[in-house]
Amino acid sequence: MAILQSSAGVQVESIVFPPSVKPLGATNTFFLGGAGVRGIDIEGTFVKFTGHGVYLEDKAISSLAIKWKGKSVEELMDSDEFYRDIVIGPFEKFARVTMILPLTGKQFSEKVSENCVAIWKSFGIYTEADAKTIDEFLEIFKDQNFPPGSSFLFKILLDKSLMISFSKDGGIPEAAEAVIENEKLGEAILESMIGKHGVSPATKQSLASRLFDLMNPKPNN
Ligand code: HCC
Repeated sequence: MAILQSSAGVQVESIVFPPSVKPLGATNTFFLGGAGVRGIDIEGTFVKFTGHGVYLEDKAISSLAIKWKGKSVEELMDSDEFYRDIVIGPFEKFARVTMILPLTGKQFSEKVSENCVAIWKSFGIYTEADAKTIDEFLEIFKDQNFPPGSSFLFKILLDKSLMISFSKDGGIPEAAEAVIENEKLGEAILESMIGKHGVSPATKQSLASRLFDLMNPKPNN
């Protein structure tokens, strides 16, 4: 689809999110749905820790368009349901989290786990099996260090399993670090980034504006 190929990438601080990527194990490229910074307010200063990019399979556009074509960027941005549809839609998703500041695997994975558990509890679906999955998740990141420019890559497959890989730069590594079969973790991680209480409002805004353009192409574009 020409419109997807012609769309630009996004730069977040010094991190470049290219307009498309081919995740590990994928036969087709995924397009950049949106990207933005994730910061934390520390004593009144917004400290930028990571850049998040969310990539989607091309068929996400026609799937999301059924409900969301014709809605304004503001309507999309204000709709929890729109982001929920991105998280649970019947297409594969790929998220890249790139360090702006150095983080340890422990710091990162504990923060993400905390958010995922809170999401499951808010949905009333947190189980003992999920607690085991979280232990498995924490184990994968343990003893790892992530300097600026390095990335965590999360691919959420159609069967909802989660493929995790690490990259020293922004590129796609040769092999996955781990595959987690729990069908809830991938969606929870994505939900924690761009869902109702998502940690990256900038990524949500970028998704709304880019997906708007893709769902409502201008005639001469
Ligand atoms: C998520 C996904 C990504 C992040 C998150 C939750 C993230 C974390 C950054 O928080 C971070 C910053 C400072 C810390 C620990 C983690 O990008 O001390 O669901």
